[in-house]
Amino acid sequence: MKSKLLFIQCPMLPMENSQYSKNIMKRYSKKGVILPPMGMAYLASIMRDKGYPVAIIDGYAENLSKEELIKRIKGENPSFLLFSTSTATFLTVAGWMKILKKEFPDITNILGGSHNLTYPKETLTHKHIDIIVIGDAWETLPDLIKTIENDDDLNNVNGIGFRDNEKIIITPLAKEMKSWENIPFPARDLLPNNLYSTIISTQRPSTIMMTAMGCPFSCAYCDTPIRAVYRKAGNIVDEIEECVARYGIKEINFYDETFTINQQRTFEVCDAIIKKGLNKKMVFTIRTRADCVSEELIKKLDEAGCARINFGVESASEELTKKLKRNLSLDSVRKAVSWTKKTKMQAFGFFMMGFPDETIEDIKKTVNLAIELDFDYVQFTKLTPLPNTQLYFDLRDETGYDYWKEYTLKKIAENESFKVTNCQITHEEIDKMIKYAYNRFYIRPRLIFKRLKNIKSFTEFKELVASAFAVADVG
Ligand code: B12
Ligand code: SF4
Repeated sequence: MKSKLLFIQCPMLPMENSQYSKNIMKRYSKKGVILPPMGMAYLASIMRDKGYPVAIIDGYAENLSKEELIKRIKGENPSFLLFSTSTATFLTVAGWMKILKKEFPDITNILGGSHNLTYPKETLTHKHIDIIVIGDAWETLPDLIKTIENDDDLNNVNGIGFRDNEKIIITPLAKEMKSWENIPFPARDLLPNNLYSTIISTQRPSTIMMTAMGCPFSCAYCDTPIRAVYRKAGNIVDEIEECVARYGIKEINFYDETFTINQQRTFEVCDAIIKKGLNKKMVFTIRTRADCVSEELIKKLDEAGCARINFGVESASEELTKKLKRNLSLDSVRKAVSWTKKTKMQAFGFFMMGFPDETIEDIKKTVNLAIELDFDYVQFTKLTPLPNTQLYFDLRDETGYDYWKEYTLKKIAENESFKVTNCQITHEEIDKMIKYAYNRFYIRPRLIFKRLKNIKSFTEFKELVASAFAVADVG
């Protein structure tokens, strides 16, 4: 009998002493977004295909208390507990792993996710974390579980970190995924699909789909690797069909950073959706760059049932974005948004504040641009130098302070904010400007009147008001 693998999406309560972790969790726990843990659903599917019994507990979506989570784990009787983390969620996930290690000391736990690529040694100083998987796990996880089951040498498994007595061992990285060909659809049958949606979803329940890995651009503040692994149109549409027919899903959010990067593929996906009549059964949303669409493509997306396009605009100053290698012209933004506004689709704009050398005047111009472009929704966030980005490497070299390393080691003081870029505006001023931006954008008679015109019920009205203020979390 093969070992039972239990994947756990932790309930996201702010629980550790880092300002960063707390801020993220405070926003996250407002639950503007409850969407499925895709990395885990993919890995569960892969392991099940290899004959392992698998289960997923989504403690976040199900809002489980500590006691409930423990009870559920006992009920599953697993051999392994598997967790996933980004840097943003690391201290919270590590906090849960500590609680669960105390409760289940004999069950080996495994931590995967984007965070492990950055500070694997520091991550393993948390003694309650047994093994980490570093980078892609498509081949590493099956290899790791088989090695443990056979009591073989962990040193022979690529892409992991573990403790050998007191010594921390990090093995060489496994091969990067080069093709999506043999990857099964995520195991949505193990997820509470009916619980997933976002506050601005136009249809419910929702899900996420990924159709590519990596991005060919190289913006200095972004950690998306420069690689391009794309799924074929037919395979994407088969998964949409499964979502609709098997799980009753009505909204699919494509979370690829630049869904339309291959315009030919986008036309193919849209044509297949229309041909199969899927546009009558679900809506979808995409994220892309304004310079990766044409007017013809926008019309096609509308015809195929796209409900919203999310555009990363970031700033009204081309000069500021150019410094961070964003290289996106405002002209292309104006065109793409106006084409979208001519259709039934909504347009969502992402903006950031806190660019190096940015001034309050620059920020005001950005807010004016968001209003002028007439977006349906906007999100303003503080530019955060994430680990593994050029922006962070430069800041670390300049200041000699490796914030994320200290964060991983849990050495950040209670009220120490994460470093912003070397812009002259303080954290507090940026926070104030973010509030100012939301107020200016959402509390406008024109916008309120336009929205009210389309309201059909009081419930819809309440949802609209809530969504306008919770949209800050939809990132
Ligand atoms: C979809 C998505 C979401 C979804 C689903 C999240 C989820 N847990 O699956 C939602 C909308 C809920 C979400 C939320 C958030 N996200 Co998000 N998200 C993504 C996105 C676009 C795709 C992730 C994905 O599904 N990829 C496909 C799967 C197959 O790949 P993967 O997740 O990388 O998993 C592989 C490996 O990492 C590893 N792995 C992953 N988990 C596990 C677990 C185990 C046990 C093992 C062994 C291996 C393993 O194996 C997988 C296969 O190789 C990424 C960007 C990107 N392109 O990767 C951002 C990204 C991961 N998110 C990010 C952030 C910041 C967040 C939030 C904190 C946002 C917020 N302010 O609230 C929250 C945190 C929520 C949480 N609980 O983790 C950042 C993380 C940056 C960082 N360094 O911290 C990213 C990188 C985007 C970015 N560049 O800013 N996100
Ligand atoms: S910000 Fe968007 S366009 Fe720029 S590198 Fe990241 S994913 Fe690509």
